[in-house]
Amino acid sequence: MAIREIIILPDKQLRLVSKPVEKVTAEIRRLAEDMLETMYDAPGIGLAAIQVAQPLRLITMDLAKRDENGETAPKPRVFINPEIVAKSEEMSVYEEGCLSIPEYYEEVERPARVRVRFTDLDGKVIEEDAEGLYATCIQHEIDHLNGVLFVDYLSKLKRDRVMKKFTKAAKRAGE
Ligand code: GNR
Ligand code: NI
Repeated sequence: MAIREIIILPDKQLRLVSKPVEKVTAEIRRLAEDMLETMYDAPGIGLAAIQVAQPLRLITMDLAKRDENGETAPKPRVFINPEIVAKSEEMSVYEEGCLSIPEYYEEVERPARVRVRFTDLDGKVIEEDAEGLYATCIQHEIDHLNGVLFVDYLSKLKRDRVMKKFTKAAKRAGE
C-alpha cells in the first residue's frame, strides 16, 4: 500500500465528473487500498478517488468510533459506482470539513437519510439505508464524484472567501 497525495483547492481536477468503474481489476483494488491508507493517514472519515487525482467513481470510508481507550477498531469500506436511489424529505445539519479544503469547517444541510446503491470489491451490488454521519459522508463523497464540493452549499460570500484564500495560498506557495 502507499499514501498518495491529496489534491486541494483550487486544483481544477476537483471539478471533474468522475467516470464509472467498469470492472474491479487488480489496479482498482490497489487504488482502493491506497485510498484507505491515505484516508487513515490524513486522517479523514471518507475519501473520493478524485481527491488522489483519479477521476473514477470510487469512494473509501471508515466511520468507526473511538472507544473509551481512544482505540479504534477499523471498519474500512469501499463503494464502487455509488448512487443515491432515495432521500428523505427531512433534512439534518452537520459541520463538514474536506481534506481538499484543509482546516475549513462549516455547517451544511442535507437529507437526513438516503438509500445508497453501490458495488463492493467482490462485484456484488448492495443497497443500504444511511442516516446520521453515514448519510452526510456518503452524500459528501458522491458530490466529489460529480465535481461538487461542500462549499457549493454555502452563501456566495462564504464560498468566494474560501476560494480566494486557497487561490492566494497556492500563488504564494508557487512563488
Ligand atoms: O474527513 C472528513 N470528515 C467529514 C466530516 C463531515 C462531513 C464530511 C466529511 S468527509 C471528510 C473527508 C473528505 O474530504 N472526504 O471527501
Ligand atoms: Ni471531501
